[in-house]
Amino acid sequence: MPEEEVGGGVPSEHKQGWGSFLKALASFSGDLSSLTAPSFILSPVSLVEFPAYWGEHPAEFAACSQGADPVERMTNVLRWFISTLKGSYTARNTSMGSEKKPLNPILGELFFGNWPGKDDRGETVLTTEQVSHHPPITAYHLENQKAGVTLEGHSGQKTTFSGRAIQVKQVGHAVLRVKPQGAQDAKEELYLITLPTLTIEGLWYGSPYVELLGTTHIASSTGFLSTINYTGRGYFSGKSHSFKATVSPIAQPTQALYTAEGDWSGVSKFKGKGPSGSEKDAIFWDAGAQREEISVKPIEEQGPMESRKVWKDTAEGIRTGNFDIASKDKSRIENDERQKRKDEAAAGTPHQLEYFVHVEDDTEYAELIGNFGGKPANEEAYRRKPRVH
Ligand code: HC3
Repeated sequence: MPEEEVGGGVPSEHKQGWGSFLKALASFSGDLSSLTAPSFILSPVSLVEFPAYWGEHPAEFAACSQGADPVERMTNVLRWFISTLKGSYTARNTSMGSEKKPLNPILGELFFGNWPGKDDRGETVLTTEQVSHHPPITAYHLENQKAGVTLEGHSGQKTTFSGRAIQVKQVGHAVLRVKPQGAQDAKEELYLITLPTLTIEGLWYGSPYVELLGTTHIASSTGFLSTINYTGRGYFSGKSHSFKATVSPIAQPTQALYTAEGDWSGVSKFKGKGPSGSEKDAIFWDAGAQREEISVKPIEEQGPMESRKVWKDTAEGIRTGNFDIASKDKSRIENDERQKRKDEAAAGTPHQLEYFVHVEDDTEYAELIGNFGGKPANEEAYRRKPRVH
């Protein structure tokens, strides 16, 4: 990278700060949340809100339980999964700015929201909780009761810096539970979803953006496997945000029933013949479809541990460019947290999770990943506690 282009995308008053940040990055390893970033690259949104991206196409989420047979349902699950990628990995990178560093959630931070029921589809409800601070882990539960679809998972990140880009390996997985609609006595189906590796590119220029790499899977208890390969600009396909997904029987992973490919942030198509009933080269997913933003209670009505309440002043400081206020408020929150943990340790009363329970040995995960010879990343999980009304 020619020296004059370093920080070319950074406003001139921040160029020096950006240069120092890149130097700090060069010798950095570990958890990105512990790295101090220049104020202009701070996001006013906490990472505990990110699971909302799973729900931004509620009709596709609800459709996971529709379908005449397991292959059709796997196709719907794969389509919903692909539909979540544009929001998750490009939503913050707009003409208004690039990827920014989200707020690092405090232990027990909560985020609730919903997508109201519409037409026939039923309400979709999200619950997330920060279940660990060191390392940061967020647990989430997304449910459309009427459609009989629930997603449960946890998410953490391990980061390394390559000298040009940051690699973010996602720690955790998600399990989708589906009650097939239509058949009275249909058995619950499970779909294990593994998560892609990210690279954060564009650092030297000063406008970071995400690209996806590697391979992820969706493995179903009904015996089917989606294998999704991601490539980006400068990789094999040369086009950014590319993917190729095959669906095959788990027992014969090389015998693809069909392939879908294209741009996960744009249009993707079946390659040739799709699943039965679909036309040749038919559109698989068009990411131009409107994403629906989650509805969240006004801050005044939120509880003290709800994310937007916790970070209200910090977020306002960042949004209005008043970084002194933002950083004072952020330090106050972090100091209070340190004190809380000390007090809990002294009293012998460790923090209790409110909405989730920790599962040491997730046998469902072990079984689903074992079915296709996947490499278990970690067999821990978090489950939503039963609701007490
Ligand atoms: C890497 C990331 C934080 C993690 C975000 C995750 C993996 C969180 C779980 C969601 O389901 C999916 C997801 C989407 C985007 C991921 C973020 C993109 C950028 C952000 C870094 C911490 C930002 C670093 C910015 C920098 C280099 C200026 O500090």
